[in-house]
Amino acid sequence: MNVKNRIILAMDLMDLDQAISVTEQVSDYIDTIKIGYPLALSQGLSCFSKFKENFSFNIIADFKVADIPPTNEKITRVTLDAGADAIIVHGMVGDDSARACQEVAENRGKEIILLTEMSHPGAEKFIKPLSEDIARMGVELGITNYVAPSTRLDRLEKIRKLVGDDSFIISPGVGTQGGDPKETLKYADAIIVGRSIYNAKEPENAVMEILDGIK
Ligand code: O7M
Repeated sequence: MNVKNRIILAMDLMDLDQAISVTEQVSDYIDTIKIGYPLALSQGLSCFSKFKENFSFNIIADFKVADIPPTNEKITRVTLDAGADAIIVHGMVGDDSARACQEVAENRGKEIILLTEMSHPGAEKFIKPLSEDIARMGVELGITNYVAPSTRLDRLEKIRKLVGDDSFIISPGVGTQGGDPKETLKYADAIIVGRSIYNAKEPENAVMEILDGIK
């Protein structure tokens, strides 16, 4: 996936008009948007096509899919057929569940992104001890896109080593959660940024500040 300026906008505003308005303000600098439950559950999956009508953006559906294979297959199918280009899938539920999503995506020429370790403090307890195995599983499955945290750079670096330089890592936790854009991009291919942009008084300036910082 090509991500302009290595910044993915996490659009977690819940009002569609507001979400489109903020996206418009940063659309000179950003061409990849992550839409998750806050917006999709508020507005329905048609929000993907609404974004596609307004912007020629890549859309990543952040549904952190984590179910049995047949259910994962259905979730992935309906999400990608609604217009998402890629879908985020939890690795912790195992290889059969991830593979179910992978097959649906491959049949459509689309992508899955495997979530290894999360960025919040609570992730230390259960996901962190598993994340290296999740990354190894992803490599065995031939998955080339991963999510890993910017709030624990040592972990991000470790996951980079496991998935290899040819894999594509996107990293959340930058800004409001404390992660540093420049440091994160030493190991990740793109940063995921939400509140620091969409809650800023001037979202365009917020993006430009990040761009200055990562030069
Ligand atoms: O910049 P923020 O903190 O406002 O938003 C971060 C976004 O990244 C938000 O949409 C989170 O749901 C998401 N995210 C994390 O913050 N931490 C994770 O470990 C994983 C994700 C994510 O995008 O998962 C795919």
